[in-house]
Amino acid sequence: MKRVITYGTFDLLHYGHVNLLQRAKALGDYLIVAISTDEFNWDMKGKKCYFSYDERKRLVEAIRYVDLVIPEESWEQKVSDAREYHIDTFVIGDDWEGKFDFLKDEGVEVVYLARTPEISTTQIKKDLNTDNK
Ligand code: C2G
Repeated sequence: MKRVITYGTFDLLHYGHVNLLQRAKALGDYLIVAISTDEFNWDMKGKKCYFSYDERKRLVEAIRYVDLVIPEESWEQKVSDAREYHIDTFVIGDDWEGKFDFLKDEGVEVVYLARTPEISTTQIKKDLNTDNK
């Protein structure tokens, strides 16, 4: 069984996220998604989520391509996660191109997939804010 992992915030879940998860699952048989906790988002990414971790977890778990959701609490956990979950492939959008190549030293295949260009959580918030003016 080929095990794939990816990481992200997945706030205001949209089809760009789903496109990524669908392609990630296609690279293996079992997909783990590490969702950034509220604390990690705020402390390390300066992101304030609309949905809480539990709400984002609930939404991502409902996606047919996802087999397991775990919390992302630090930048460093990717190495221990790869070992603990016997990960074969790490996948993330190409906005992170090159940032996680160190996982290759763990024998993990590292794949950067093209983002879905026209959609983002930031854009959704901007559009909604404009519409409500
Ligand atoms: N994504 C995408 N297309 C978009 C938006 C997002 O392919 N239009 C991908 C991102 O590249 C990422 C995943 O969907 O692989 C989740 O995106 P975010 O929630 O924005 O995650 P991010 O803030 O990039 O967190 O340790 C890694 C970080 O947790 C990644």
